[in-house]
Amino acid sequence: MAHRQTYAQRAAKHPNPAAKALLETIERKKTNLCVSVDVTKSDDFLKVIDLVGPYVCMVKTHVDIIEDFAPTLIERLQELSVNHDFVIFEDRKFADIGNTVALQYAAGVHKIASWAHLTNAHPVPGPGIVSGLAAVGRPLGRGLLLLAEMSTKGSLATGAYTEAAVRMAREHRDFVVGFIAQRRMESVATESVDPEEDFLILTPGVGLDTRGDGMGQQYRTPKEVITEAGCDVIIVGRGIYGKGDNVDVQAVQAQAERYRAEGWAAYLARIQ
Ligand code: 6AU
Repeated sequence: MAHRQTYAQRAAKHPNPAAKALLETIERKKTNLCVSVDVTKSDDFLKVIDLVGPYVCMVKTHVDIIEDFAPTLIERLQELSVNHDFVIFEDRKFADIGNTVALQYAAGVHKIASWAHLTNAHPVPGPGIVSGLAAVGRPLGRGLLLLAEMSTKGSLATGAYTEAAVRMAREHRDFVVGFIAQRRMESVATESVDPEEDFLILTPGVGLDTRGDGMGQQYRTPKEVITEAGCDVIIVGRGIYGKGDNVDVQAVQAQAERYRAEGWAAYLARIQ
């Protein structure tokens, strides 16, 4: 199974350029930490990314929450991505018919496909959502993550829905590179498993100091997520920068290094 191998072994074999780049970055920087930069002002956004850059394999954005968005922000983000060596994941959670998501992905104010190496989608509309996004993203070497499970209390993405998400991904392995999920997916929908398949599991709902946020979010530790559940990347937001305003430089760097170290130790424990 993929998660018994090292990130480097998986990178060497992965057919999708975005997934390969992510696995290589994880190995090179010895970090499986993705920071989710959920702040609303461009200055705070760039400041947090510059501070956490050395500690992350990937930065996750919600570009639609930036209130003073301008196209130059994307240029700055791309510069930081090159200088600090991280992959960019726009957490857009597409959820519409194929034609609409293709337009939302390529066009509009944000032109996500032109800069985000990875994005994600809810499988709820059926396989047409993957075809629509693939028509735009595949020629650009992008990758897609399907939301097979969610971290929140009362999530409806369970059971047969999660199984259907895995089947949908298996039908589109050139573009769907993994899942947002809380555990490995190999044993979900076990018919026709190709031993060569390597879906990345990116896992939000990670925190070391609290178990929830009072709005449905549920947190587990890096050890629970990486060692015990076999996931590949921890996604951490508020655990690292709090509310994201009045950014405390040393506190943000210290938290980023703390989560990086915990995530990496949990991975080393898993592959032993
Ligand atoms: O660490 P937090 O709780 O501050 O932030 C978690 C981030 C947020 C959510 O939009 C996102 O992870 N998220 C997702 C993603 C990544 O798709 C899915 C999910 O099930 N739960 C979740 O929190 O930006």
